[in-house]
Amino acid sequence: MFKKILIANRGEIALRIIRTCKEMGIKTVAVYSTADKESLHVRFADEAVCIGPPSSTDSYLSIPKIMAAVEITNADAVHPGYGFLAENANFAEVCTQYGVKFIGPTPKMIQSMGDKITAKETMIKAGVPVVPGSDGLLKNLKSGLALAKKIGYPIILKATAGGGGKGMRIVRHADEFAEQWEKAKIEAKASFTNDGIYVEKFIEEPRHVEFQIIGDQYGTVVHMSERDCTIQRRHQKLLEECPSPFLTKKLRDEMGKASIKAGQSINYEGVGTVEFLVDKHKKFYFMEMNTRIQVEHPVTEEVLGIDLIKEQIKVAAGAKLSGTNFLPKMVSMECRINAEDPHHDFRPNPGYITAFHSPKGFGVRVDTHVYAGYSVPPFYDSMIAKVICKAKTREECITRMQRALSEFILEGIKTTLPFHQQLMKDASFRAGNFNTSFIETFKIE
Ligand code: MV4
Repeated sequence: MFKKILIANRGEIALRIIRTCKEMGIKTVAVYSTADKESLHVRFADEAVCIGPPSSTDSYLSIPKIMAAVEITNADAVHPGYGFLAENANFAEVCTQYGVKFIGPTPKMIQSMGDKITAKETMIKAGVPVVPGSDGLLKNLKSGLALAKKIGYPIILKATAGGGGKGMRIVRHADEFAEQWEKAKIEAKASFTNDGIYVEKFIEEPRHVEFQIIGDQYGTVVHMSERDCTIQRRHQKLLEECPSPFLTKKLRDEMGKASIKAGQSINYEGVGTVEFLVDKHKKFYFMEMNTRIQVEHPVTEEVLGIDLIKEQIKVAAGAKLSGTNFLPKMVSMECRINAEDPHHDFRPNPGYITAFHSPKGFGVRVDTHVYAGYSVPPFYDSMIAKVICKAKTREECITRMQRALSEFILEGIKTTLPFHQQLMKDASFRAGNFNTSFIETFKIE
């Protein structure tokens, strides 16, 4: 087992990783920017190293600075958390060259899933269902138009270097194709310095259902059931839950099997997430694979009673998996609390927290790094807390979430708490009747 893990991250996930390391008897190193010197991850780690100014580029995204911190603290492993360098194949490679274990998959696995066309081709070979579309990159406008006609409108243009909704364009009629094609190319080039575009049939009113998987270093891959992440706004998840209200036992079994095939096809090592679109006819399609621990991992932890970070560290250290899948025993839901004003287009609202009281009690968990007197810096992600509830039924879970949200005192800044309180009362949400467009028509009181 590792002796000392450096956590190349900040906020709630850095704290989350430190907690598990403590329970495993592993020493921890925090890294922090000058904007984060009052953060709890700095206080709770065994050692802390300042790695630069507030700007992420010069701190949490700086590979040389993080490697310098590894060197001076003699850490034998690096946990990247999510975001920042978590899916940077070059960082994983540099860690390996330094002789420290990158807690995650190999650089090759990260790269193969980072390029969306490569990922899709890999899934086709593995027999995982994908959305009908182009065979690799589109060569030019003319071949794109011809293919779109063949597939049938509406179609969607996606950037191969994209993901998470960046650089996507929906085209409903042939006469809009050329314009959207140009825009997609320009956007992709500016965002990813790669203007490779591919086309897919546009799936109307889908749900976003993802499967948690874990693979060991000996080729065993198992799934840990799903999370429904359909409630999103501009590709930012707002709420995640398990089980998905939309899945049947049969569908869970089929999607679980497909997720394992996806993982096995690249000999996947570590925790990962296989994202699917599920259409209104309950047909499912591979969308992308995330090669990291995700924000919403507590939902899976709560329904299974497993510490996913502990399992992740164990497989990284060479532990063997038993080979049996995990099925949900409970219902769990997570509300993301962001420092954003839901009444003004969810605009970021960082600043000083004057009062803070966290919900507690039976079936309630709150993962957060903030406290009364903490200042939310304006430089990073706006997520400041996750309220996670578990219960025996979905109805009971919603009731418990309402109770938990009502106990949450967070003053001084605007947050998404009012949004979640209203969501819990929404008839369509309560009925489990929604798709990815749900938020577009949701009016905040
Ligand atoms: C799609 C789609 C419909 N059809 N692909 C959005 C994020 C990226 N991972 C892929 N996304 C989508 N791809 C086809 N062929 C609709 C979306 C999409 C979406 C997916 C999941 C959750 C929310 C979404 C919101 C808008 C669009």
